Amino acid sequence: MSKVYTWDQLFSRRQFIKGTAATAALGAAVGAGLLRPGSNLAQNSSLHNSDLAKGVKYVTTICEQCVWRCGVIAKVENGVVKMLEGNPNHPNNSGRLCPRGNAGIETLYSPDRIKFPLIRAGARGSGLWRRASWDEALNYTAEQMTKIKEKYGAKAMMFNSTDNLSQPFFEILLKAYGTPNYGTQRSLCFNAMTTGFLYTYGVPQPGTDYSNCKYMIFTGRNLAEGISNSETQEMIEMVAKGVKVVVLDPRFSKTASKATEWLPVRPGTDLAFFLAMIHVIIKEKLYNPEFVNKYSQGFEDLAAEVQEYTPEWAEKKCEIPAETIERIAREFAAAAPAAIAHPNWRTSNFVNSFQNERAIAVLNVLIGNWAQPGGLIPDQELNTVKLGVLSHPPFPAAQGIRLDGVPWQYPMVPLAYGVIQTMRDNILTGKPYEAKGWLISRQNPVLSIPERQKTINALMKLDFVGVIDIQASDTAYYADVILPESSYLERFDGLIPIKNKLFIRQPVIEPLYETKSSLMIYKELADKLGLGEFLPYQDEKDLLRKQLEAFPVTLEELQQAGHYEVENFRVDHSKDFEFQTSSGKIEISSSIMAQMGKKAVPTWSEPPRPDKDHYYLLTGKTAQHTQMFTQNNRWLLEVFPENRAWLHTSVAAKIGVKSNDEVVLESEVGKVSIKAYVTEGIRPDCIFMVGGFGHVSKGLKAAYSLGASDSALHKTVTDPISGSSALSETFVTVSKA
Ligand SMILES: Nc1nc2c(c(=O)[nH]1)N[C@H]1C(S)=C(S)[C@@H](COP(=O)(O)OP(=O)(O)OC[C@H]3O[C@@H](n4cnc5c(=O)[nH]c(N)nc54)[C@H](O)[C@@H]3O)O[C@H]1N2
Ligand SMILES: Nc1nc2c(c(=O)[nH]1)N[C@H]1C(S)=C(S)[C@@H](COP(=O)(O)OP(=O)(O)OC[C@H]3O[C@@H](n4cnc5c(=O)[nH]c(N)nc54)[C@H](O)[C@@H]3O)O[C@H]1N2
Ligand code: SF4
Ligand SMILES: [Mo]
Repeated sequence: MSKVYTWDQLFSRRQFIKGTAATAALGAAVGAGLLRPGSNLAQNSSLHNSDLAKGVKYVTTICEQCVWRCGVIAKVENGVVKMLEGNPNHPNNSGRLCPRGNAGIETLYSPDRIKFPLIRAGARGSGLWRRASWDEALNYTAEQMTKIKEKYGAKAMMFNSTDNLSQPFFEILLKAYGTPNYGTQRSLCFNAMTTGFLYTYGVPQPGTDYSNCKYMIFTGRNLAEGISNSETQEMIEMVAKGVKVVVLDPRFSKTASKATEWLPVRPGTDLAFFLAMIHVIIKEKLYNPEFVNKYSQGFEDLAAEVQEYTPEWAEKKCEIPAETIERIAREFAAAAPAAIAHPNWRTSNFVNSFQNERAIAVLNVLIGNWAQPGGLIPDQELNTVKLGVLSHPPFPAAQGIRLDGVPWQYPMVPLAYGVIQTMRDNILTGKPYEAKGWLISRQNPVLSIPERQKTINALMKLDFVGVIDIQASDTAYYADVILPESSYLERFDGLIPIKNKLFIRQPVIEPLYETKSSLMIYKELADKLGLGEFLPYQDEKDLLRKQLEAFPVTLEELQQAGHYEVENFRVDHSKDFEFQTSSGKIEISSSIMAQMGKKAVPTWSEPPRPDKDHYYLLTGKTAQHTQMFTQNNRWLLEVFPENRAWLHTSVAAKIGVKSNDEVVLESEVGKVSIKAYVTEGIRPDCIFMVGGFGHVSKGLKAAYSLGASDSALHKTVTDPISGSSALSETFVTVSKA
């Protein structure tokens, strides 16, 4: 039996850090003033790198500091990554990286990386581990998964992963294993938007033509901080050109600060604003009758429904003056078709967010901006080159209903989106059956699902928890086995087609530690489970060659150039006006809503309001961090050290606090202590926290205990239609600590 270590011992043992490479990059980092003086990397700076080979090279690859997949060129000197720069040939970022992209070097050289497989050696969550070989760790994982399958059936095993380039291969693994239980991040993120647009246009996520747009309305879409690199750049260009940008947000976000008009809407009532805009546009006949008649159905029902939604009615709900709503409706229609009510992204705020997204979708229909310059762009997936696929035996039929309630509890949620928070809840209830095992790759549900304690309880209840991560995430902390992935700068992933080009993520240096790509972790685990024929490749290069089969380019050529442009690829616009809905038309009146016995046109749904002395708790992103992931990145901590609770000046005065004083926030499900940030830039009835802080894993040595987690406060509230988690339906009290 090998020795048992605590996290502290594991991560301070210098022999496990191949220090030479880590240290050379460090010089650059410290020199650039990017490291905190107390950082572990800074303390290790006395190591030498004299045995490294000489020479500088530039390697083209893809960023994974968030989900946007920007092109990166890495400068590698003597085997050490010295600098990351944006690839000017990449459409997702046109040569620019965001702060998180630049800080990828610290993700690679972090002393808190998991450097070899670990098997739990004390009680779950005790932080006691032993080092394992890959063979032992994979055997152990496969044995546990096989035991569960034999005793309880494949359905007792859940597989979770957040969108990433190798996710298709994770999906093959779970389908081959035979479980119906697959959890993604989607119901915490964009379910309301994607279902809202799917049930209107038959397309879950249309694009937006920023460059020709003359009038843009964002609803809580905060492109300046919830960064989508290329779109953020396009938004800034739009602002610079003087295009009218209206932002609805209860908070003065960075995007609101760039906008022509900020509307501090009452949370949860954007729907009233949009229904009233629709009312004005129909009443004043400002819509496009040719487009509406030719391509859509349900206009008459809509006109009848919105009759009562006058701007005066809406003002009482959303607290935006009736004249402002009227004016914006007229301006918006006058700019048509080069006007967009943006689809938004993480619109998981209220149970009515789905209705809100439907109203937004329908507003776009009325002005006929579909496939027009400055309007919505039809499904871009259709116009993208297709990769070669693996051939494998048919999947076994998954036995049993899904634990997340799709479709038996949530008939309108597409299977691919799922409802992860319900899956978590049903682990605890044991209904409709007991879950026994959880394999989680690239996801941190302990912090990303509401009610942190419930998620921890769910992990504690299971027979087996396996986690694939690069660091000791809060979820990995509660695992039985941690399979460490190589960082994105050390590995291959599946290829990325974007329109007529193929891009590659490839190692810019050899893995520093005993880590593997998830492509190989899934493959080797499949082998151990006797499912190897479902992932039939020898190694990553073999797989990528199969993906490249149809193209006249070798893998080596692709690696050298970083991308490959498919010749004579024609964008096919012939299907732009073929709508994949039940009626074949754009559905102002949704057939599926009607079938479900629900009102088929967008309709008002009253959101809950906080009681006296309670506040809406709002959440969102900051430009310097990603989700529940980068808070341990010491470079990013330098520029954004912790989250604070935004309080309106009047609220702060009432409880007698100033910025950086400690306050206590309490909801029905939790209580946290956090520093205050006092500002005029938020409605007096709201408190805002950036998500992702308040880590519980002691393996995240820089981030542990910094700031507070709003997931510890969030109630679990789910929209029964879209499955979206209503993150802003939690109300809190605030007091001086
Ligand atoms: N830097 C950075 N960029 C990211 C990410 C990241 O973690 N960091 N994550 C990426 C991901 S996965 C996503 S989903 C996107 C998210 O991108 P967005 O959806 O643009 O960003 P969020 O910060 O989640 O948006 C929350 C905003 O909604 C506001 N809000 C809350 N309730 C309401 C309401 O009822 N009405 C209105 N109108 N506004 C409300 C909040 O005040 C906040 O400003 O960002 C992506 N880009
Ligand atoms: N309170 C609150 N909750 C939220 C949100 C919010 O704004 N506030 N946002 C919601 C949204 S929009 C989303 S999309 C979800 C996201 O929720 P999650 O997907 O759970 O969060 P991430 O931070 O993306 O989790 C990423 C995990 O992947 C790990 N990781 C990073 N790089 C790699 C890698 O290369 N390989 C592997 N194997 N692992 C890696 C990280 O260490 C981390 O543990 O959270 C949702 N929950
Ligand atoms: S937006 Fe930033 S973090 Fe995300 S992929 Fe691009 S550079 Fe990386
Ligand atoms: Mo997201």
